[in-house]
Amino acid sequence: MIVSSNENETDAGLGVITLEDEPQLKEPPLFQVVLLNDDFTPMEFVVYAIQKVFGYEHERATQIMLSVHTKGKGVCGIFPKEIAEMKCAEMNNLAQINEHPLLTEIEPMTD
Ligand code: TYC
Repeated sequence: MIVSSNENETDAGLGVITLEDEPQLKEPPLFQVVLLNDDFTPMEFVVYAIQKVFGYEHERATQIMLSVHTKGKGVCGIFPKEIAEMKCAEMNNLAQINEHPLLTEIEPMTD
């Protein structure tokens, strides 16, 4: 018995097992977690939430918050879909239980 990865290969009728081609491992599609500005959520809360959910240092979280505050929206991170959805839900839940209108959404990357 011959085990072959080549469909054309034969062992003269003794039986050939042809293996499927190696599955090509594709990169998962990526999604941006986008933070939206609003007029009411305190800046310090936004910084706290960004640090807690995304693990940034205080200084980096402050830069992201200020960029969202001035530009209207900003990217907090880029992840595979399930992780992006989880981070987005964590941000929105944290805002909701603290009674702030802070909103985060996800957007597919359009490379
Ligand atoms: N604009 C808010 C304020 O002036 C601060 C803020 C920043 C709110 C970023 C949301 O995603 C946000 N208090």
